[in-house]
Amino acid sequence: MNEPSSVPEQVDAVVVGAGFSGLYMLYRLRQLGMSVKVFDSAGDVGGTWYWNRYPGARCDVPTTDYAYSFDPELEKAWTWSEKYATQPEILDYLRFVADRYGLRSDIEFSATVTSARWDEQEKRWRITIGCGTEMRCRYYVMATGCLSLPKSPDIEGADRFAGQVYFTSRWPHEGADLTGQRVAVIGTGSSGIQSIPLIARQASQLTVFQRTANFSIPAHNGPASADRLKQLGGDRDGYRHAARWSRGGIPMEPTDVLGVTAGEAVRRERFEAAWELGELFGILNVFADQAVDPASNDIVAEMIREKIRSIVKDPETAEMLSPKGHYFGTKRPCLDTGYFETYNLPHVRLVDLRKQPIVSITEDGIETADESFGFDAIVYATGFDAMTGPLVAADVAGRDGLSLKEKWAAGPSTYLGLMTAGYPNFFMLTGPGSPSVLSNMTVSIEQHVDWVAGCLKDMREEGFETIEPTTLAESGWNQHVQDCAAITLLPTANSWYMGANVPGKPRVFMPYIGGVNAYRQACDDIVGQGYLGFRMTGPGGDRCRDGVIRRMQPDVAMVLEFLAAMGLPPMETLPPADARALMAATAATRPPGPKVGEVTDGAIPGPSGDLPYRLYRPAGPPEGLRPLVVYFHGGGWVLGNLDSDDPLCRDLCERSGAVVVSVNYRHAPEARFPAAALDAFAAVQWADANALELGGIPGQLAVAGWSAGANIATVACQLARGAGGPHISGQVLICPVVDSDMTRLSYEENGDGYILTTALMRWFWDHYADPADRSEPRAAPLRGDLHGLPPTCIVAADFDPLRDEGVAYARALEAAGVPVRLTRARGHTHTSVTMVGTVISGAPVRAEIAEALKNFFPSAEPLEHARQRR
Ligand code: NA7
Repeated sequence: MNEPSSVPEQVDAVVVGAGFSGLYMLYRLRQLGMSVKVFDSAGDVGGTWYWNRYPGARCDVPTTDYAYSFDPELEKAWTWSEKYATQPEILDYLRFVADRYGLRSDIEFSATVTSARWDEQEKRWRITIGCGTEMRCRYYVMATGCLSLPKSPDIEGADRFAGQVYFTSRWPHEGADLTGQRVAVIGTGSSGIQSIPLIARQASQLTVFQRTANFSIPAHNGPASADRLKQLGGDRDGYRHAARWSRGGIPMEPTDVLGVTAGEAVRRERFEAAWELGELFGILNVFADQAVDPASNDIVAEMIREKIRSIVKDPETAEMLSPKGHYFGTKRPCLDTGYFETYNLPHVRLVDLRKQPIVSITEDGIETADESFGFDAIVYATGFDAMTGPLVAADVAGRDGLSLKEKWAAGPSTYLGLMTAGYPNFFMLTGPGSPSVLSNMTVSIEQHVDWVAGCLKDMREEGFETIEPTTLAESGWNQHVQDCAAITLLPTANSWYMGANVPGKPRVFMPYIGGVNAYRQACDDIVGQGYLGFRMTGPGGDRCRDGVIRRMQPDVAMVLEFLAAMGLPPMETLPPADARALMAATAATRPPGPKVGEVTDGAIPGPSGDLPYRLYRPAGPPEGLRPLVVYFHGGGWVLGNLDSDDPLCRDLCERSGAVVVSVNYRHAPEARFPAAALDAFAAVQWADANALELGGIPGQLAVAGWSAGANIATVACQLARGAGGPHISGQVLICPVVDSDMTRLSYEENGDGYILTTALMRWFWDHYADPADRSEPRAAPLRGDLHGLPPTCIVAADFDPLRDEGVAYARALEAAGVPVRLTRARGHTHTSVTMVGTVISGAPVRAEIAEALKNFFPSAEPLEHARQRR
């Protein structure tokens, strides 16, 4: 008997999938002279476009952009017939590409890779295909697509139905004739919305079962946009370059019009233009703030709902079709052709599953809580186990035998969506953690393939055999992906971006929302920094430059970029009067902060004249007494006033429920040290003595401050402790100045480029205090006696020169027995936490501050006592 060959075939690279990404990967690997084998379980090339053959299937990115751009000759050789091509045309295109570059000879169709194991000894992947054929390869590339694994029907009784069953994602190749049939469609995502109008043309009765009404706009399909064709014809390279460096992968100018501030006419005009354009990136770009601000989002959402009501004749059906309960764009919006109009047909009915859920699928139809329906055919348009589904289903085991499924049990973890630690030489094209489904896929695919090809080339040239991300780099990237998502509304929806459509799947926002351009820059920077965060090994040794590529909060980085573009003069080069004027001018343009119950201005008798104050009372019954917080603004003892920190005070007041009294103290250089500190102490004494008049609960008084304001706040605590009163319940110190030593590491790391610079800090000190006074505890409270100080909340920001002195103060307070809560403002600068309404990522930090404030005070019961006392 012949033994099967004991030596498995060996290639440089195995690629799984022969869709857009797999085909281009093969092309590029061949260019590197590598031996490659591509496997696909389909019968031909096409990937997702091979399987998704349902009636009406089209791309939802204009075909001028939904195509390869790597070869200008290819672009010349192919002309799309429509703005949004049909599935058969896209499939033809991919066949054309495969033939043009002779790709088929390295592709095995109807071949499923069933497992992959990393062999650490051999430094190779052992791949099993189908029922047992083995292969070895150095590099293993998943080109499996993001929406390729259909979600299994998670509906009771689904296997019982005796009629015809169709899945939009696995539509029969010979088509399905639904003429004269009673048809049910379950699901109203893109596949349902595209297919329903065409199914309605054949069916004698069509019943659509809708769980979530979806936002959809008309595609206005037709010939490709003349404007885009002109741009492409005029300067193809420029157009493609602009696409590669755009946010979404299509050249487009992001708007700076804010929905919340735009006038009605502008709002209407922008919306109608986007509606007419019929492009997803257009309707997602009506307002700059629609993805982050609920109020702005609702303006767009309501305008779409209005359109739906104007199209659908039956008001009840129109209402059911009007999306509610999720923000526009947080689930992927759809492009349709006559979708809403379909519900005006007499034989089409919509069933709202929120009102009458499906109880079971039966032998001859569907039973809901209220009704029994008989059907000849059921169409499942229920979507996919998106992004991670095809990757974890592929049974990949890494270095320690750990399967990807196990590693990702709590959600995907990747570096750049390209690789994952523990799986050497394992690449994912458009994996979770990359822009992928939030971008024009073809642009993202080309970028990923080019990056992988470039990486393999570099490795070969430098003598490395394996590459793998470090856990530090990977967790840093995961954090960045989540930080980017967290400042938007997207994680609030039960979307497939969040894994929410698959029962039991972890809820993690999977794609990278920072933009194609930002992402490309990060990838390029990583290479530029010697493959930062990757470990490469080879016969010649190892190389690893470990680190995290993006540590700053994305909105903080945007603010810094914006300020840099403004080209403002450094504050420390200005006389104080000019610096104050500059600060006031920039403050005038920011959002005003939240509304509070009442704001009143007054004056406190200070040690040498009146000190203006502004009181913020939370909304609620005016007679109610609240804890009192005396707040001191930032500005290096030189700058700032009641207006400068007004939004922050409003925010503190609203979040904490305390009465906030913001005090304007004397400023340097007109009034030098210790004037500001003495004013602060006087203000605290006054607030304590006048608590009831201010609406405060006597004895429930805290101090708070930011920067130099935090300096004098804590000095006031030290003075109060020394003077035997007043009693202070707690202190909140946001990025405080607590020492005059400017040699700490954070000065070295963050002394330049993050708004508060070493030079500016020196300028502040020089205006405020003589060198001889700077080590006095009233200037440098870290050097004082810290025993007996009130419970403290300190905020230390990563990119602040003052970070380490804040941390040192926290440690010193702890050592002196003071309860301390150290809040690390991750990815923030000295100023960003205070930028209410501009830097969204500061909100959780301010929520923590408010929490700390609340915890300083005893709750409800004493408040009632105090009211009685009054
Ligand atoms: P989607 O967008 O995931 O849509 C699936 C639809 O099916 C959606 O309306 C779901 O409601 C619905 N659904 C899923 N499971 C059920 C059950 N069990 N019962 C009732 N309804 C259900 O997939 P598509 O194929 O339409 O589109 C995927 C992407 O392909 C699309 O975004 C484009 O990028 C191309 P839900 O919203 O979860 O309540």
